[in-house]
Amino acid sequence: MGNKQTVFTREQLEEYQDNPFRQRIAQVFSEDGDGHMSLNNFLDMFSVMSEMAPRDLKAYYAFKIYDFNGDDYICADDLGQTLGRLTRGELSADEVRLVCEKVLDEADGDHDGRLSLEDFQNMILRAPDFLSTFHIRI
Ligand SMILES: [Ca+2]
Ligand SMILES: [Ca+2]
Repeated sequence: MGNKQTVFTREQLEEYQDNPFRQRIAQVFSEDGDGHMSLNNFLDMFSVMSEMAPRDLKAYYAFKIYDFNGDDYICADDLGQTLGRLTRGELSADEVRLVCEKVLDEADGDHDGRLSLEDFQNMILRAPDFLSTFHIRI
């Protein structure tokens, strides 16, 4: 101990503390899925969030974070929860529903009413700013 280099900065830590998805991020990156992260889990998380991480890897983890019920699809309900957190509860329920419909309308490539990882990755390819606008710099 003692000489292990810290790979994340105070700014990254503060951003994480302030992230509306903090709880989900912790669940996704913790080994047992209960949100208790070991130091190694933290290091994994910050390497995915770093600007050098490949976009596909960021997209994969963003997808897992937004998939609240863990069924490997982002459905309207998952999107609603995602938007609620992104906007910190500032949108009305109707507004959230409208945005969800629009996102699903645009991104649901195979029209099954939910986003698979592939739909999600295609959406990010078309809108590269998506990940940064979605706060998680992941
Ligand atoms: Ca889901
Ligand atoms: Ca789909």
